[in-house]
Amino acid sequence: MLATTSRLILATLALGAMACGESSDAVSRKDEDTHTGGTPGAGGAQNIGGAADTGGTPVTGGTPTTGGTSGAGGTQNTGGTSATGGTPTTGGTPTTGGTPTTGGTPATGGTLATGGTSGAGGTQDTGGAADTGGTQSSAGEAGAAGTPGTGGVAGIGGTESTGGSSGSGGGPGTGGTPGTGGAPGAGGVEGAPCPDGWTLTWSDEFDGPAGSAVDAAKWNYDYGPNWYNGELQYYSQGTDNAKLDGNGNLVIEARQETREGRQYTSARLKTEGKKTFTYGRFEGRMKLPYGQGLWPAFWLLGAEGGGWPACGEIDIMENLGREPSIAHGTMHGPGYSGASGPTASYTLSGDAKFSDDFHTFAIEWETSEIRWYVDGALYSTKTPADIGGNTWVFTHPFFFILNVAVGGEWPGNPDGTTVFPQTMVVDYVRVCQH
Ligand SMILES: [Ca+2]
Repeated sequence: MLATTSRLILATLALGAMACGESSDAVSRKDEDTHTGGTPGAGGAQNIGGAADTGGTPVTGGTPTTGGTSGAGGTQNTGGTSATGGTPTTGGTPTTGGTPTTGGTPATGGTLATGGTSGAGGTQDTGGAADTGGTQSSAGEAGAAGTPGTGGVAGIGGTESTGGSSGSGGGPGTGGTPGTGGAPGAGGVEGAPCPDGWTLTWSDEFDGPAGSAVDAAKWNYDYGPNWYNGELQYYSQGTDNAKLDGNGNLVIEARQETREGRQYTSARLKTEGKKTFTYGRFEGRMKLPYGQGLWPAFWLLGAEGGGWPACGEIDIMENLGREPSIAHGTMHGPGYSGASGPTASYTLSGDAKFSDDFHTFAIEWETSEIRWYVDGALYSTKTPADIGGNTWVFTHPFFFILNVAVGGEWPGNPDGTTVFPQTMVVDYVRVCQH
């Protein structure tokens, strides 16, 4: 709990400098810009292929030539029948039998019909009907399938044509190639900034040109070379160590550089003097710095109620850079500050690190309960039952603080493993209230 003690010291000292005292309400701004992922849009409907063009009309096979005098061509020409020989006359010379008529000339099968163009697969053209009586009619060839319609479903190949009576059937038409799928749906709409039952009453989305300072209507700076807890940084004002990145984020940068006798520089922003809050849901989305000696924090300090710890402190998130997977949530008040401050921690699974991606840190502060969340997961709930008869001081206005400390009793100082500069990248800070 040395760490906790250090935190206590931090809070105490900070309070001394900031005078956990009065506060002023400033702007309450509803900012519609959000960053919660939306519901995915529906995919586009599939385009329907064009209607199939009807294949060409099959050509009718040629009319069979007429057979000989005794036989009719055409449908199943019957060969000429032999004339029946005359009945022999008695004693007479037999008459000669009739000459068989010749069958009709084979008719030619239908010519190839062309499949429909640009439609779904054309229907099969029927091969020419067999000419009856012909020796063999050629079967019509299968109609070519239509070319695929744009975005359409695959054309259906034509059915096999029936050949003439003696002809071979046409081969099946080739199916159309599959149409191209519809275009992807547009992205979903953005999620609401507050859960059901809560209304956004204040936020900073940190939108603005790259390099610009935070909104002076919302933030003040704690600055100077002499800080507490054995910390090593000089906290600057303006854009030296805190500025917008032009992509909707505030970047607080801790650097290894000498300034006014300190070995590092960083920044500490607060809403004190601009805006305070009593009860509500407080959420920040951010990516943390990492490494030995780094100590980022997102917290609330009482603006009323006397000196620390009577004024109260709620640490929404504290992290030690050497423990990049662990976030701490703690509260402090009279009789339960420092090592006695009720606390809990949340550890990312799979060795994930808070420095590798954005995560949300939130509390929901009700009249007699405070709940801590990481990425929407509740991991700690504290009530007056957790402070053993001490006074629950979370009933008056508090203000926000965002800072990156370097060194100090709790985190220890940077060493040869620490990489500088280090950044705390904050996407937004939002307050939702009932
Ligand atoms: Ca943002």
